[in-house]
Amino acid sequence: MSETGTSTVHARYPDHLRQQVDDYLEGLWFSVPDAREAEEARGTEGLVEAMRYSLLAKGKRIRPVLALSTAEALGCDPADLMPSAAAIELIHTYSLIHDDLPAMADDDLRRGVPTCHVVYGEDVAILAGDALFAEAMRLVCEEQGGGPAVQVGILRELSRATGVAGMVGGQYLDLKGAGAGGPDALAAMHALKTGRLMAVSVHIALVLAPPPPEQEAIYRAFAREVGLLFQIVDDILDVAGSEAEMGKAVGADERMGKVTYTSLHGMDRARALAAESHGRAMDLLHQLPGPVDDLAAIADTAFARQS
Ligand code: GRG
Repeated sequence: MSETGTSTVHARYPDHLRQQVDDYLEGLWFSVPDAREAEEARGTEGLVEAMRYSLLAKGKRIRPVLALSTAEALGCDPADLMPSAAAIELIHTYSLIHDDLPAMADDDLRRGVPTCHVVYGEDVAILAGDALFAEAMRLVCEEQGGGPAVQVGILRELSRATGVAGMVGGQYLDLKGAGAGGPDALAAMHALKTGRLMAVSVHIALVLAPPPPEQEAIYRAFAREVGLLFQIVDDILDVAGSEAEMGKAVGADERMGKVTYTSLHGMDRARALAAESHGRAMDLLHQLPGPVDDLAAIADTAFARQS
């Protein structure tokens, strides 16, 4: 256990779930060079290689692990949600590939390796992101169990979370400098850009195994809080983190003149806000009956992470 700010960090990240996610991702047809399925798309080997390159680079897999941990807390076998949890990681990877492009953040390093467009070119990187999004939809339609109501429910959640009222809309607001409108505008932008994809990781488990309404409200509040916490810490790490641990360039926000939690509030206040958010996330979990240790570990990791 360790003390960080005013909040206490207890739990260990559920590495067994992360391993299951990695194993599942490595088994996807485009993760396996020369897979038979690729014959349908003869001549696209370069595109498939770019998809594989970015997806299998070492990410924390925090979104799929959050989805599986929520399923576990709701009494499901986490494996029952794996295709949709993996779909979120594919969508996340697409967003990173596109965010790194010269037209957006223009980053050369991601997950400790050169970015997709640096290795494969901007044209291929755009298509690799697009194809990962399409593969994510296919995974839910073809591999997710629970029947059509669950599949459509999850697709609905994913499309809402990633569209204009979600990640893409948030990215647009960020590019247009909406964060400069003050603390509320900054929080609203992040709630869309980063928060919605974190939160939907919880929401898809609620589709698979709906709890009673009063518990569902707590899960939803927890999902929002973890998204906020993750973003505040991301802003802190962009100033105080190390490139070696983060696997990407640090200081990018300042270079691009972005308004962040640290530029708006100062480092000490940003750390205090993160500690408050972590405390609220833990309070919410304490109100839930399920086995929430892995969810607590994710909140702890989102708070205390160095990468
Ligand atoms: C291009 C449509 C589009 C959206 C981009 C995700 C995103 C929206 C931008 C990335 C910019 C950024 C650094 C946001 C902060 C939060 C974030 C998504 C960090 C990276 O996620 P991690 O830390 O990365 O989970 P790994 O590599 O571990 O998966």
